[in-house]
Amino acid sequence: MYTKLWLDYETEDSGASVVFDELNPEDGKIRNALKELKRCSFLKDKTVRLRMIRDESLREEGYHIYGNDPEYTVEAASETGILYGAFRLISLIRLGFYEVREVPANGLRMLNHWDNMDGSIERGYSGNSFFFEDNKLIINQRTEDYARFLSSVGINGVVINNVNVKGEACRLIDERHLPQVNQLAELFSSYGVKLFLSLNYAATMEDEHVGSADPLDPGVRLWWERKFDEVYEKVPKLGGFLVKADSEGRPGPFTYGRTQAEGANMLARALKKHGGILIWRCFVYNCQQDWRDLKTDRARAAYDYFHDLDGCFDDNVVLQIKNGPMDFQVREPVSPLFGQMPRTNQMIEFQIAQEYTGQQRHVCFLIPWFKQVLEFDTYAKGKNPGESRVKDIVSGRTFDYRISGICAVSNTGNDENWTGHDLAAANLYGFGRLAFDPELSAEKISAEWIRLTYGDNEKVLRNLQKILMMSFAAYEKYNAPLGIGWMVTPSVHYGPDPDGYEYSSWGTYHKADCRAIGVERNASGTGYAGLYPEPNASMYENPETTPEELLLFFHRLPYSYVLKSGKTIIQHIYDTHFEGAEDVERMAELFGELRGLIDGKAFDRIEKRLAHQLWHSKEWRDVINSYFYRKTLIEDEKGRKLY
Ligand code: GCW
Repeated sequence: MYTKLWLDYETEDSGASVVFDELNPEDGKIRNALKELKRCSFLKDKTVRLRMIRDESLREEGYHIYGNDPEYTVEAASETGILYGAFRLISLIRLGFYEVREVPANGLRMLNHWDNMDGSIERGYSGNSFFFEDNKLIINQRTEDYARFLSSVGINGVVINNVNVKGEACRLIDERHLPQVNQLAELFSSYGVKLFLSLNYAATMEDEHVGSADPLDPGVRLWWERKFDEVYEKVPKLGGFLVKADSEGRPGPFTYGRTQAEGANMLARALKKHGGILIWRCFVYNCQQDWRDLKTDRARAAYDYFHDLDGCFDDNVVLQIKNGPMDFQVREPVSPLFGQMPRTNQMIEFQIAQEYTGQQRHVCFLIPWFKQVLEFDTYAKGKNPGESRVKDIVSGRTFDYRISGICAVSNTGNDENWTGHDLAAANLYGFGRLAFDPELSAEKISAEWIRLTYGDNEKVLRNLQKILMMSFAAYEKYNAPLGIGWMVTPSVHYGPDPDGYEYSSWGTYHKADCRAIGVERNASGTGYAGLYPEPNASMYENPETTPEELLLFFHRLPYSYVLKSGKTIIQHIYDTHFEGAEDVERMAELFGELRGLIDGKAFDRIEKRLAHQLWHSKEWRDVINSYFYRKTLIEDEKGRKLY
């Protein structure tokens, strides 16, 4: 058995009466909407009318919900809208009903799974895959419940296999797996979710008659055309493919001296007639860097490889760009590609798998952070407010993109509670809600999740919300300071190791010595700051105007540099690290007050993880503080213990 997350309302038949108006009760999505409404004991004796209407403003996925107890109406212009509306009605009734008319802001709202076909999950922190085991697909009740979760928060796409396509996953598009892929695509589709697969760019290499992956080779093109014909014949509802090319050992067009656009377009053209889209990742950089090389800056890589290709990608390609220029650190600036490719579809990639943010053993509610990213103004269209914030760009509004949106690397696995840490489910729920409506506040999202998951107890709401809302800042405080990133243990990415990546080939250096720390990324350094449109370029150019949480990302500064708080950098490091661990202590106390108020098993699981987090935050605190103390021999003004 496993937890039912926020959809925990299972009854056989609640007795609610559901009336259909202008729609076909045999359609899969309508059947699922009905099933969902019938499951809710709290809809007993209520009437729900589902009505298909012609209203272009609701588009493909919007809905209008109104009514007065005991009668409610869900109107939409498509079956998907009806299904989303039914889910929304259910949560609205549980949260306190009010009329809503909602249309998702983003076209693509996706999750990427890094699941391997042997059942393991790359960067998975909640057990094994529930999609694959022993090189086979799994389809069972859990799969369906997962589809329900996604649909209930408005997620409309899912990539089920790892972007690092290896082993049997290379054969996922072969005859032997396609019938099951199709079964899965049909199941997801009946919940309004499109199935996508990650693709091995060099699949053609394995065919001895082709023996190449050169995108301009006619043999390669023909091979993909035939392959996609076969795939779409067997899996007509497949949304398309995601590709990681020329990155971290993955093959790509660079091998043949071709551009990223030539590589992407070759696949996109073969997909076109099937209506498929090609999602091409911009996570391309040299991971064999020499740490002695002071010129190369990994932060520049995606921009340098992609920016000049604006306008070169076909219209069924969308570039998937990580939120920051590096790799899902607790703090990074926004990728400079956003806003600077007006003629190329873009979407943003977040990570709710907490690879660098506590691996679902630490509570780290990421929604406040994602909101900051989405609100960032790129000024791509000049200074008019509200035209080119990241959320405007990825919703397609700024440049009228044909395809655009938001995705996140998923945090789920086959653990009883799905997400390892019970509270990490707030990131899954929150990501979906935010992708649907970026205007929602993190407070509102967290309150919804808490009430849908744990009920209406005021204290539970108050304490859990405090914990969630303080968790990101706490984590940032005891992690690497001031945006510098990467003080984690190499490869596992868990726990402190300040010099772990310092002399490695990954391009992730903080360069701390006894006098200064940070990487100079302004014009006198790598020039990275100048990649942003004004006024952001000037803001980042100068340490005085750089937002302090990113100070060491952009500048190399002495430990005696004074921050706006009046504290030196070194004192700031000491203080924030002590504070971070104290915050976790507070979180554990707040949680302790909930004993008896939430389900005992869940309580025990969370309590255990918080105890670990408390110990581990102190480990972070002491390792980071001692590291800097030993480098600088500067005492803590407050005389606390350093080692
Ligand atoms: O953050 C890094 C991870 C890799 C991952 C890569 C990527 C799937 O450490 O495990 O590979 O990013 O995003 O492709």
